[in-house]
Amino acid sequence: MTQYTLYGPALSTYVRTVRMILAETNTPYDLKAVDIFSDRDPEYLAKHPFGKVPTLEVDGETLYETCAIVEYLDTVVGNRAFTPADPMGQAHMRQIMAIVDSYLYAPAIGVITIQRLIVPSQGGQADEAAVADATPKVKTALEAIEAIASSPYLLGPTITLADFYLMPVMLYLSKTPEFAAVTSEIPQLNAWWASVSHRPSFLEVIS
Ligand SMILES: N[C@@H](CCC(=O)N[C@@H](CS)C(=O)NCC(=O)O)C(=O)O
Repeated sequence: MTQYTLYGPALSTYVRTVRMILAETNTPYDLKAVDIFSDRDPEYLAKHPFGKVPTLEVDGETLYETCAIVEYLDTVVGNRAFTPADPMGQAHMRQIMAIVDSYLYAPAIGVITIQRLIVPSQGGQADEAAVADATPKVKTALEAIEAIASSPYLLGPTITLADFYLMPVMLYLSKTPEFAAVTSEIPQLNAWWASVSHRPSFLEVIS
């Protein structure tokens, strides 16, 4: 039986994306914690030279970058259930994943989540100027996804890797005061979020 070891903290959005596929497919795996708030140790850097999470080991073979990990898992344990069959659907799925990577993650998680949830939890004060700068960037990214998205899932009738990318980011945003502003013009994504946020695999990985 294939041995899967996933490295990363359970609170990471990208780790949650990978764990959702493992949960959806009832795939057993070990989760090994990585402290992303301290310097990475040389042992971890030997697996992931950029020091990010997640990293997945498959029978000892190392894979990093979430897009590569999820496409691999979708093939080997998901039987491609989480990728649309048609080429345009596949392209839209990758487009949404790329929007999350390139335009949403940094302002939504790197700024708003860190400033609103992490900094105060450590006794600090949010950098309001940074939050104010990040908020319209998040709004633009979510509206771009809204323009591509279908329903009830982002690519139509079945859940795909694109949904698994966006859900963990939406969860953190939903806990911040900026959520109302960034979601004010995305009715379809709001309906999607109201529904997918109760999905059992999601509840499992965020617990
Ligand atoms: N391109 C990477 C990005 C991964 C990423 O940014 N992970 C965050 C956690 S969600 C991280 O490692 N943060 C720690 C850091 O940047 O030092 C991927 O797709 O896996």
